[in-house]
Amino acid sequence: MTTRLRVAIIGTGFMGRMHAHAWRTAPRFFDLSPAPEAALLVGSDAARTDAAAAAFGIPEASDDWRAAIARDDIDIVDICTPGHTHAEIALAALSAGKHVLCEKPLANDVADADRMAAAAEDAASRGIVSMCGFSYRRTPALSLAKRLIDDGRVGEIRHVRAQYLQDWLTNPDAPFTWRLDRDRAGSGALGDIGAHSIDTAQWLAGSAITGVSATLRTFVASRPRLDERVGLGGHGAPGAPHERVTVDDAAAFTATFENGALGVFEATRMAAGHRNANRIEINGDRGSIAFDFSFMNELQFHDAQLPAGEQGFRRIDATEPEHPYAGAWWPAGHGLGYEHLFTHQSVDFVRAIAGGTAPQPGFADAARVQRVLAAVEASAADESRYTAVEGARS
Ligand code: SOE
Repeated sequence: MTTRLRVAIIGTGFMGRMHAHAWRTAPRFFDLSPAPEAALLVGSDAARTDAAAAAFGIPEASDDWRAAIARDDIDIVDICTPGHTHAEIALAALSAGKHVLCEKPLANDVADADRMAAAAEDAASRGIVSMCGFSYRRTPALSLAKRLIDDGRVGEIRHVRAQYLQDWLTNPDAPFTWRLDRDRAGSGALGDIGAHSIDTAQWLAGSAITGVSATLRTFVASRPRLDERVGLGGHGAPGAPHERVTVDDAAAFTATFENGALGVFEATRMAAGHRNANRIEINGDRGSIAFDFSFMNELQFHDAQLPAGEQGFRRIDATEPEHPYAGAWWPAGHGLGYEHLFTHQSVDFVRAIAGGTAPQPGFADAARVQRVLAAVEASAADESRYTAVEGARS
């Protein structure tokens, strides 16, 4: 029985760095056998990948993902690259008998997502584990919300209300990056952050979205080409050539669920003042839960079964040992951060490998999210879905 699970991380950007941190931290705070170790970092540029591997504390670097997947001393392939590369890498890794963790969204279209889900199902019959990185499921407060809902404390769900608000594109001079290129990203705010809302909503509600009515917006049609010298957080160089934005800046849609619930969703990178406000509220006939990642250690819970004079939302501090994952970290009240979700993700993935179980969300779950993304884009493209207000200028 192997004592280590050696991981090849493919991708050296934000998520590659975050996943490297998670693989290193997981065995230090959770009892994992076999324990994971980030053994190889793969990137498209050899020099930058060498530098990133040194910075991430990963002993080996390569610019050849196919060679990495072919190695006998690699057990897990962790895909942290833009969406247009996910299918080719995941299919090759599954075929090579590697366990696969793939960042969200699973793919850039339903056809690729379905191919990946079919390959994952086939690989599972050979004991190969796969999962999609919808990391917010691993927030203690949201895992507590799932427990409360599954225990019937919210009752029959009537409303799902989800907003994912960012503002890093508010400034029209914010530079063009791969996330604004449909060929690489697949979509904009919709797939990048709206996908999180869709997955969280379906997971918490225990019910799939059956239909949507949507509007997409691209507020800034072109942006200055990214000047490598200023980095993502900066602005394009003055007078830099512009690239056409080919994805949405914002998405708004209503949704119907299999269980009859009504959903209202919003995802935007233009919500000035909101850096990363991932919010969801669920109202049922026995109560409600409400979560805002800006206060990620808290869950708001309203118990409609209490005497009327005692009702109303109350704040649960989801840092007690009995809350999911929380007991592995600090004493109650000290709180966790964004990076802990990814450590929890690595823990659950490794425990699924050791236990021979299928971690959630699997590729089939992620393909269902991809179908909702496609339905939103189809609805938004169908002018007949839109009723103009008489007398108003459109
Ligand atoms: C977008 O900026 C982003 O990094 C998403 O890609 C992540 O999935 C989300 O967790 C934070 O914001």
